[in-house]
Amino acid sequence: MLAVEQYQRDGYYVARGLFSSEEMAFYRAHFMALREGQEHPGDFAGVPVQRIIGDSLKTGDHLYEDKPDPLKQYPRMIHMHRWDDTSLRWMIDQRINELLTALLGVEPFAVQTMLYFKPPGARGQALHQDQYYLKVKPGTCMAAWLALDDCDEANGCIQVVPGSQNWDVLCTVAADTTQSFTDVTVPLPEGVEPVPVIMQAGDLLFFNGSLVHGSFPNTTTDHFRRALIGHYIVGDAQQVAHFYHPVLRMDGSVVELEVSEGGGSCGVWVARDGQPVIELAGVSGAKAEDHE
Ligand SMILES: O=C(O)CCC(=O)C(=O)O
Repeated sequence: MLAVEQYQRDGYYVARGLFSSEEMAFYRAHFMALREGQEHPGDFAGVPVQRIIGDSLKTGDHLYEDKPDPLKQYPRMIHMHRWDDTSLRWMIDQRINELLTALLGVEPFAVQTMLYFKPPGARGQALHQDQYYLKVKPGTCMAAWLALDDCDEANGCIQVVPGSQNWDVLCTVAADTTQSFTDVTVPLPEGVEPVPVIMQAGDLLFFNGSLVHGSFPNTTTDHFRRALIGHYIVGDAQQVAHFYHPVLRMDGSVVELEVSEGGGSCGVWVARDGQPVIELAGVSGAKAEDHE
């Protein structure tokens, strides 16, 4: 089956072995060196853990009873392409551009890079939709998620909800911060379950801004689950949230787009003829800095 057909049917597509093992070794060493002992703008180690103990809600690092939160040592990096040339060149790599253009039907603009280290013991990320944060208008965004390590449920691979690529953006509810380093999630109707996406280092996963996705905690004691992520928007979009400016063409030049202001609309699940459907209900107050 063609990549485009798979992507349209499932809402995601994995380009297997798109990057070589030599490239993966290079990126792992490069980003570990950037992380070691340095701070960068936008580093994010996650929201504090909250746990119900007895009859009250407790918050704080002391809830990691026996060890510090591993994300404190390996916070997620963001927007590295603004200060790291390797990240910029990866974001606009020709292989990624060709696949994005085929899947979207138009050459994209590039707006964001992120590096998740997810060391052993780190929390995962609750289910969410990227368009909740990017607020692309018209159209949507697209993630390109490169596995720098082999990943499965044990070390915290991505999980996705096939079919959700066609859903409206859902209003969020509180997430379980003992499992997720972000604090909001989206509700799923009964019977709808996410599926894990098992990947090998060098595989690149694509999914659009509506696809519900998240990741498992890393329950191993000795395996990192590093991922290099690019976020893109359709090349005929006119607006994207402020956090993603400057917007770049795939040759690295800046393109002027408008800022999509304020909250986007979001929906809730209601039953219609016995089937769950999304009804637009509210306005999301999401800022990209909240997650993403
Ligand atoms: O890599 C992860 O653990 C989660 C990434 C993610 O959900 C995202 O980039 O939106």
